[in-house]
Amino acid sequence: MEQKRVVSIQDISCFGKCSLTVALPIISAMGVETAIIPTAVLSTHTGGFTGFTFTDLSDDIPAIEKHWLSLGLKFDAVYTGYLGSIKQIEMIENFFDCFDALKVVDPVMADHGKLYTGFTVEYAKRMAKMCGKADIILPNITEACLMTDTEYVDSGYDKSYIDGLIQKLAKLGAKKVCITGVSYKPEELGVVLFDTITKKTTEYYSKRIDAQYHGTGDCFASSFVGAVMNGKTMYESIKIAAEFTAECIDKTVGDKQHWYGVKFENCLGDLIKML
Ligand code: PXL
Repeated sequence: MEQKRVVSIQDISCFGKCSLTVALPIISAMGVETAIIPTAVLSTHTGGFTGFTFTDLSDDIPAIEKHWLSLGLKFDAVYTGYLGSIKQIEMIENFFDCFDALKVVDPVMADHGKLYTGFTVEYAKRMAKMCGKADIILPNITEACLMTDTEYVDSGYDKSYIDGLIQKLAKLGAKKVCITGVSYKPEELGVVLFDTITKKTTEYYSKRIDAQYHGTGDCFASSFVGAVMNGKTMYESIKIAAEFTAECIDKTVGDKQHWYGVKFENCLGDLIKML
């Protein structure tokens, strides 16, 4: 079988297990070639560490694109995550126009009702526009609210709240809209995916573990992209990604030293078995 090729565009957080240090091993383990464009280099991620370095690599993005176009490189999917600035969003939109590939956008910028350090409401509005150019978007509830001017509800919401968010996200223009971190029952956590063309809603819930870690969204998005590239259906892909992410959290709780991210490495074997 021909090997699929993905390019993942997001930062390198040198320590902390998120973005490219998660996407690269997970997608590769799933048998998919993984090229990368690092958007920035940080000494750590921004969630819980202080004093981190941040080197912006924006200027490299058009240069890498130009070189790759000259080589005639082709990609089956472009998967974007954490981007450092509005300027980078504009560059990635241009990259989308230059490469004919499945565009998967995880609009990483916020969680639990709050923007991550360094992001602004203006960035959220601009990201909403970029989501309109995607085939599949993977916001969590906070990101979905920020991009659609909806009030964030932490818990106790009902189906009509999530359906409302999905309809507003669909209006942005993406072909498939997938909201992560949805929980209607305390013991369950899952995702709701809406196909704007077939109007079909697909949902999957896994066991909710009472712990929160940085980088779990990246584990979800990476394993989702890997599953899709392995020819899995949307239902199979959200199931694989949700189960893998839940297992990553399960394998980490109890280790207080490991507060900064999940031990996804211990779950790659099981992930491959799910394919
Ligand atoms: O996991 C998302 C993410 C990616 N990259 C950086 C981050 C975060 C979340 O905080 O800080 C640099």
